[in-house]
Amino acid sequence: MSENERPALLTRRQGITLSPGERFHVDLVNQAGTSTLVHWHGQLPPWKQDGFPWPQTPPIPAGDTRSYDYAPIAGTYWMHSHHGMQEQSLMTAPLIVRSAEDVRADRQEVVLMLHDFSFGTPEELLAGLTKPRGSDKAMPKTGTGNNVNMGSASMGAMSSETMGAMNMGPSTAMDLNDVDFDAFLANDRTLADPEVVRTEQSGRVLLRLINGASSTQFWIDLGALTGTVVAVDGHPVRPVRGSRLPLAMAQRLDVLIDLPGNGSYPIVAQVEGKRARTGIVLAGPGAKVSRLAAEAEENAPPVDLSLERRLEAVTPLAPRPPDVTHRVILAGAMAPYAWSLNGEYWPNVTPLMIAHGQRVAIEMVNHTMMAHPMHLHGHAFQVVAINGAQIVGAVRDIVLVPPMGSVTIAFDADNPGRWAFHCHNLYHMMTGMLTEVRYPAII
Ligand SMILES: [Cu+2]
Repeated sequence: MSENERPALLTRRQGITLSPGERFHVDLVNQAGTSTLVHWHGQLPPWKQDGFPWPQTPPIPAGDTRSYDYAPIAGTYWMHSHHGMQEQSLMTAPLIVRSAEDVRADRQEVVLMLHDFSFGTPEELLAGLTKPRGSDKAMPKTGTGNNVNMGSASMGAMSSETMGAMNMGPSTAMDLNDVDFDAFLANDRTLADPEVVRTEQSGRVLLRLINGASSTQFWIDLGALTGTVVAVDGHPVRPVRGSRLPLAMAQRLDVLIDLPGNGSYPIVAQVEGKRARTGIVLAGPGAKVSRLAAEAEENAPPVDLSLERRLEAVTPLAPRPPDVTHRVILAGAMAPYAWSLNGEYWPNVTPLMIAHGQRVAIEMVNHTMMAHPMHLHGHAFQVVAINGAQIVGAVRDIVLVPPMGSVTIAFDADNPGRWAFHCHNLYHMMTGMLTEVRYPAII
């Protein structure tokens, strides 16, 4: 019986899927023809297995193998090269760790991984961004990015915080989408020829959404369907219903969907500030799949914190005041194109020191007109304040810090080592927006 005739419980994909209780026991064989190093995004291994190029854990030379063996945490994760800009060249894949509940539940799991794609090399894209203004136009758009102005986004869907950020004067418009990509991919395909996932009639689907794009944020549009967000970045949240869901760079969403019948249901991801979109189709047995327009009728608004504010962790941190609070200023601009944390540019940075056993808070204050998806390695943190207002938010590994806004995260320092803390916009990271969170006496 072919896969098309009978819906598989798990839609097969590239990447790694682990069963409950299975260790992450992987030999990474480098056949890339060049050095590489892969980061197990959101997982909490010992620091030397994290896949970040520290002096103690250099990239793997071409032809070599490195072995990993740790106890993974369950949920929707992904893996990507953390060496140079290989992530932009699609050296990325899903990393799904199934729980006992996943195995018990009567539902079909569907992974949807998003990418941005360019025919140019990542080096050409970066050079186009960093070249001085006024010089010849390079392949990527240079200069001011696509500024959001009053004519370019659908106001009706825009939140008050976005409007606030946009209303600060003519010289302070928000910047979105540093790079003009050639295509946006959902499971490596465009909307012109999307993946069609066959589902059961009136079946239940667990959609595991992964934004694997290097420099693009999306609105997930479930169309006629309403979903229930049950986990973010692999960590369970109290159920939140919705049909349009923001997804910042590197974030994941687990969404439960009960299909209302035997129809065909596009799951679309639209690029913020643009009409461009990509997606897949869920289709019941025999349901006809019609062609989908490659572009939406209106530009999508900027991705914002409207969902973040509604999220509550199923397992929040135990209440406790922080032992140490680090304040980190996010700074930079489109021209000259450079981005910093506390005025420092990687690798010339002062580590944020924390000690084993501490409750740590990091207050991220964004002094720029771009939103920055900030990612901490080796720890799951809880979002505890947005723009100064305390919340008991989601536990996750990446959070968007809005333009001119602030977000505070808290976590328990329980994984000694050297840990990267950075913006997950690849081009922001490459021009400096990365620092270190460090425990003392690490060799
Ligand atoms: Cu950034």
